[in-house]
Amino acid sequence: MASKSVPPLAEFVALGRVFALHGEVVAAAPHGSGHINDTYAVTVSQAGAPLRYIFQRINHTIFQDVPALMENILRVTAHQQARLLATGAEDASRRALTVIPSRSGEPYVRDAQGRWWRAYLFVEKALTYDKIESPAQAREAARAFGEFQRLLADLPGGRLRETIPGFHDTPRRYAAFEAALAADAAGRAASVAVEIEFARSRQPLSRTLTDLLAAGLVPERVTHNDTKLNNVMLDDATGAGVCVIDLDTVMPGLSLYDFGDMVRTGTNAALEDETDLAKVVARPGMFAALAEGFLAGCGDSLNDVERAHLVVAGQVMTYEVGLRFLTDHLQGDVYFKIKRPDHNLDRARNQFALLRSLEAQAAGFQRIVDTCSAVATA
Ligand code: ADP
Ligand code: GN1
Ligand code: MG
Repeated sequence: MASKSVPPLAEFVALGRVFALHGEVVAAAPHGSGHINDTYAVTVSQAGAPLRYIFQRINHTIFQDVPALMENILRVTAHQQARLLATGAEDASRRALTVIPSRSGEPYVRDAQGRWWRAYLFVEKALTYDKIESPAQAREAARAFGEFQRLLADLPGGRLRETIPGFHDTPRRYAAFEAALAADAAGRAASVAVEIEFARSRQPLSRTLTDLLAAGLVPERVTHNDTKLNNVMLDDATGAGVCVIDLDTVMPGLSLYDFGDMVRTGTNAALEDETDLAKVVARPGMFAALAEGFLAGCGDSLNDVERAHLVVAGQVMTYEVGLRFLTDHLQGDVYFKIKRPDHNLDRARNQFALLRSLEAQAAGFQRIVDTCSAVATA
């Protein structure tokens, strides 16, 4: 879906009075490059000194039960904080998101038009990267996601709510693609025959991870499920993975979903929407750094079957997201934000090119995993 216009400052000032902020809102500007929510950096003044927050208008079409979603996020962030404080971690307030409640104590605010907003403390002196530039960044980002998963292994309070049911059910994503193709709501099917044929040729891949789960070979864990590398903030000074963000999809899932999506976003030598497909190649050095970082972050929590499927997980997640972009193109761009015509088609082509590159290098990537595992167990 195309981006909406930016609300006037007066709207942020009014919202700022409903959230329990520590000052008056003086500025607000669109922030980041997420595909789902509308995100703003909001500055307040406290006796003239600036303090920043993130305001997000939650995509209520996609996340239909916002109170349940925010309940998940409160449970996850409270547990992260408790664990960080218990281990005496430095800088704990930057290492997990802090939800700013409303003055009446709710973790969200509804505006006059019924839209849902939340506020977080701004994590300062750290950035997210749409394209990872160095193996050190890849290692740190993957370590942070691995640690996130390890920290949540003993989350109390029972199973988290599924904020998007079947989010990584890849066979279901494939069925949705076929349904969109049959409906051809935007009249675009005839122009994407090459992409349709590619998507169909890889259908067997869709079952790989869900079959492992169904067979009881890999455990369900609390996972992030959207481990795109711009969902982790890296410290400006040290480069360390400081804070995992975008917690909307934290729910029961597989470790392999999380590792796979890091491979999808961290190995690509090009941006996700690069149209020069010659530039879209999976970088082995980045893959090695991701594997090292993730295995270090998870500690010894992964089982042998999980370790044996790290390489294919990258292929499955790249295929899944490629299918989702193609499906959205066929449906007329109803899900992901787009900034130009055919943006979702460009993204789908890009992901399918990356999948080809991952497949071509699978044997080499497996040797990298074997080396990492040998080092870890030595
Ligand atoms: P989306 O679901 O749309 O991807 P995100 O939650 O990932 O939304 O936020 C979009 C971007 O906003 C992030 O990539 C990051 O750059 C920035 N961001 C989000 N939360 C914070 C925060 N608490 N502090 C600083 N920057 C943030
Ligand atoms: C979306 O929210 P963002 O931009 O981090 C999407 C992911 C996709 C990704 C593709 C809730 O992530 O699943 O992998 O775009 N998030 C949701 O770039 O659908
Ligand atoms: Mg995001």
